[in-house]
Amino acid sequence: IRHAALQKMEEGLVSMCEERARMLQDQFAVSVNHVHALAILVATFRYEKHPPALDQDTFAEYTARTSFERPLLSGVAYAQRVEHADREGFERQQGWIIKTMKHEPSPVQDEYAPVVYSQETVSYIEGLDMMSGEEDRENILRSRASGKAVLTRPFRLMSNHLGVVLTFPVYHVDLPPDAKEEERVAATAGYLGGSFDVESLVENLLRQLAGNQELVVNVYDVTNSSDPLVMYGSEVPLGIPSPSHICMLDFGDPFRKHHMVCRYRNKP
Ligand code: WA2
Repeated sequence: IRHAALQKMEEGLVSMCEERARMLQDQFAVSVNHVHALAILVATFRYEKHPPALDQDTFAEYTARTSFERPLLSGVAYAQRVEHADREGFERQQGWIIKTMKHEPSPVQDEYAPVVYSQETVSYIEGLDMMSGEEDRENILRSRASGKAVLTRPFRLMSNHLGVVLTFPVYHVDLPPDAKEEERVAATAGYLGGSFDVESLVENLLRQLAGNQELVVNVYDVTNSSDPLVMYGSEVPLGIPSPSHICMLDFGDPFRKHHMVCRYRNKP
């Protein structure tokens, strides 16, 4: 009898964990797909129309009205690539000076990635050079070299919540799928990205599921298997070790590996 009860507990753990992993992965995937569509929107209306047929107001309105399509993103934005030689002209045209993510005037750099369009929910990154943050900078460089969606490791976003940033490159020309890295870098116009506010939005997602009270869920970035990084959940082990179940997660960036660990909350 005891054995049967234990087995039932374990089966419950496995099915609840798989349900959560599937939901998270699916909501992640739809959010990524919609950001991809936004990158195409910017390429089409900012770069294929002369003069550009997109401005901050239109971007803000469109992204606000379509935010339901991106359930795990707290906001999206477009950062334009500006090379140093073009900085003065860019700043004069915009009427503001490029600032770092610490809100200081940007020192001289080879190039910058100031945010020119933003969803109102992340309007605080307007005008900031996204290359001035280590995680954002790595994402920008990796996305434009590959032409694909990339994710940062988990870190504290400017919202002060733990999360990850997603970046898609935008190019001046339609590149063939087999374009070389140098061609991609040379053709880069900017970066369309969004912030996955994992800490608050995944909390919301899990709260709606049955069994939430009895389950402890953690998500890790296990890209470096000897140094797992917490992406969601508490880092401290909760009391006596209890049986756990691990589900692999695929967030669409083959460079990163993630998994979910579920266990029962220890009864008080
Ligand atoms: N967006 C919102 N909050 C953040 C953040 C970010 N990056 N980085 C840190 N906190 C415009 O990859 C281009 C968005 C970066 C895209």
